[in-house]
Amino acid sequence: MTAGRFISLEGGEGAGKSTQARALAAALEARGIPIVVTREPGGSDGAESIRALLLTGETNRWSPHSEALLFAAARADHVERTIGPALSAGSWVICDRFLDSTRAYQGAAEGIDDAAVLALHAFGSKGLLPDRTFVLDMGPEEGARRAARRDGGATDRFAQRDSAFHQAVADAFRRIAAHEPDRVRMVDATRPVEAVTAALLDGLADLL
Ligand code: Z5A
Repeated sequence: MTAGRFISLEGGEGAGKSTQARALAAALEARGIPIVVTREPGGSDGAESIRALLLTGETNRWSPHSEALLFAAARADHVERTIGPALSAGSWVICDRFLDSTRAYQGAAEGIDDAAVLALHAFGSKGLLPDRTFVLDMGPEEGARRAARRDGGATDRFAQRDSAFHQAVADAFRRIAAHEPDRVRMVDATRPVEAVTAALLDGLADLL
C-alpha cells in the first residue's frame, strides 16, 4: 500500500493544519510529486457521513467508547477508499489529522486506553501509520482565538470542551512525539505561515 508517502498533520484546533496541508501540497507539487490532500474525520463518502455524526449535536452526544468506535470506523473507510488507493497509485497523501488525534482526544483527554485505540486501528485500518507526522504546536488559547476569528464564534462538539480538555490534548501530542521521534516531529506553529511550511519541508528532507 505504500508506494507513495503518507504524511499527517496534527495539533489542536486552529493550529494551522488545513492551511499547512494546502501550502505543503503546493510546495511538493512544485517538485513534481503527485499529492492527495485529505482530512479526518472524513475523506471518503462514508467517513464524511460519520463526520457529521461526530461534530454536530450536544457535547455529550456520544460516550468516549462510542466516539472512539466511530472515529475508527470512519478511518477504516477513509484508509480503504481514499488513502490506500492513493498511496498504491504512487501519490503522496497529506492528511489533516489521523490516528494520533484519536490517541490525544479520545485517549488522553477522554480516558480511552491507548492500547485499545491502537487495537481498533489494527483491526479497522490494518495499523497503517504515516511515514511522517507533524504536530503543529501552539497554546490551545491562541489556537481557539484563531479558529474563532475564522468561524465568527461558531464551534463544534470538540471546540466546546473546557481548557483542561484542550491542554490534555496538547500534552498528549507532545508525549506521542517524545515516544516516537522517528515518525513524529513537533513544529512551532506560532510563526508566520511560510516559516511553518519551510519547517515542514525541512522535516521531510530524508523522505524526498
Ligand atoms: N477529532 C477527534 O476528537 N478525534 C479524532 O480522531 C479526529 C478528530 C480525527 C475536527 O474538527 C474535530 O474532531 C477536532 C478534533 C476531533 N476538534 N477540535 N478541537 P475540524 O476538522 O473541524 O477542525 P480542526 O481539526 O480542529 O482544525 P481547525 O479548527 O479547522 O483548524 P486548523 O486546520 O488547524 O487551522 P486553519 O484553518 O488552517 O487555521 C485557522 C485560522 O488561522 C485560519 O483563519 C488561518 O488563516 C489562520 N492561520 C493559519 N496559520 C496561521 C499562521 N501561521 N499565522 C497566523 N494565522 C494563521
